[in-house]
Amino acid sequence: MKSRITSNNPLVAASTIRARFAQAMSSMYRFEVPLYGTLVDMVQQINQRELDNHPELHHDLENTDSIQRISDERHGAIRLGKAEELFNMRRLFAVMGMFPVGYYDLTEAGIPVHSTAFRPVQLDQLNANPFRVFTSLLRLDLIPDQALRTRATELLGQRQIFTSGVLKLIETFEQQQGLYSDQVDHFIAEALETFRWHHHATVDLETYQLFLNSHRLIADIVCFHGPHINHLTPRTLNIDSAQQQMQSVGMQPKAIIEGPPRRSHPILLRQTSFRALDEEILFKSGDGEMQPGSHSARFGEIEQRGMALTPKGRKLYDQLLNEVRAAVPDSINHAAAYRTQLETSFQRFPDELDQIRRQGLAYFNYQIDISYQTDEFNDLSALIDQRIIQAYPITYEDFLPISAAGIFNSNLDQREAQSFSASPNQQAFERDLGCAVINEFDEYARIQQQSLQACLRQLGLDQAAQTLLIHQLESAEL
Ligand code: OOG
Ligand code: NI
Repeated sequence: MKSRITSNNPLVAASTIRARFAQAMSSMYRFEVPLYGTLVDMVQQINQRELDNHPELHHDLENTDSIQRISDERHGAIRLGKAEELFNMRRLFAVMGMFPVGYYDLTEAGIPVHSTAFRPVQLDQLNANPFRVFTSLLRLDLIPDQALRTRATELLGQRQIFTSGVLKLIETFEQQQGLYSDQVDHFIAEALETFRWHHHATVDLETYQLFLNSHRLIADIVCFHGPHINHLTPRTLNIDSAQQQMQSVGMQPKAIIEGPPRRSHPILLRQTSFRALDEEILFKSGDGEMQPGSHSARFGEIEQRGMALTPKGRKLYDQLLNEVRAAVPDSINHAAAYRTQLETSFQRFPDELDQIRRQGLAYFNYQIDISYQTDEFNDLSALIDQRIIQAYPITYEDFLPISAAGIFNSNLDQREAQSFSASPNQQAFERDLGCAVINEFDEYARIQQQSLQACLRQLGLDQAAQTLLIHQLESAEL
């Protein structure tokens, strides 16, 4: 490797680039969408109050090294138009140590895209800065109108969403296996350009409306210079409080919070958003003048993250949520009934950590308290019961397709959501991306196993005893 690493000119850590980029994105968005700033300030206050009022929460977050990350924690979302954009977006995010995790098919919800989330994967990387970007790719193959499809393909073919500067720096990164400090400054400024809002459309109003009538999302993707970041979501420690406060300052949140109900031990992800803003846009016009109009794409969202579920836990979650959705299909107009049904159905999901762990429903980060003495080393449950090994739930770092569809649709202003037949096509997505997506469950399982191995090493167990206890964990005989 022809790296030039020296002690006084080291390559900058990916987590540093990521944190700086997330910060730059947040400043840009605060300036572009002042309501986002209001939301961030509100969440900050709520989080501080939550930590002050719940010392045990504070303690747990501290013990899993995750308290620092929360105030800076954001996810954003972008929508891309063509394969080459997705391919280069993967290379761009790799510079910041963000990799594609998960495949989300949104066609089932009437949205012609499929998606992944770019995010860091190792626990230390997540704790350093967990910035994630939900990234969707338009599926033109699902648009029935041949003429519109051709026009969309032409428009997308003409655009270049990356600056030449950023493309060069990505290449430099790939050759050097990193970037030096001056290159990082340059990279952040150039990369930010791709995510900026554009007040000028690339088409005339008539063309825009044709796409809009086909599907609002297609207009949002096809008629602009680039994939403007459409929201940046802070993480709250109490979403119910935030939802109430949003209402009281006139933000008009969604009627329901997406995801599971409120619980003593939060699972997965709960999200709410306020409606997209209507923003002035200048459209092209035949006589060289610009024609004023508007477009709405950018909205505000907040989320509360709970524990990551195992495939078994996720299956139970999906089953209960489907039951709720079947019982109250129109949650927008029957919010109270939906909430009641959600509470009722989810009573069947255990809400005690010990039960959740013993039933193998969630992933845990094991930490050892070596001030305790024991010689009972052959039973993981006993070690946990004696609190020699503590089990902290691992935070869910991903997204939920039904929630994402709810967020998309609440901002599309089209109640009569179009129906596309469900047609997941992970293979085509991965071909366009240029690699396979990472399986989220594998990542949580690895974090869990590594944490347990570290505990067992600290207890001084020999290999055979370690293997036995790890086997107990894997077979969920807890
Ligand atoms: C993405 C919507 C999904 C989430 O948090 O689930 C999302 C979009 O509207 O582009 O961000
Ligand atoms: Ni979101």
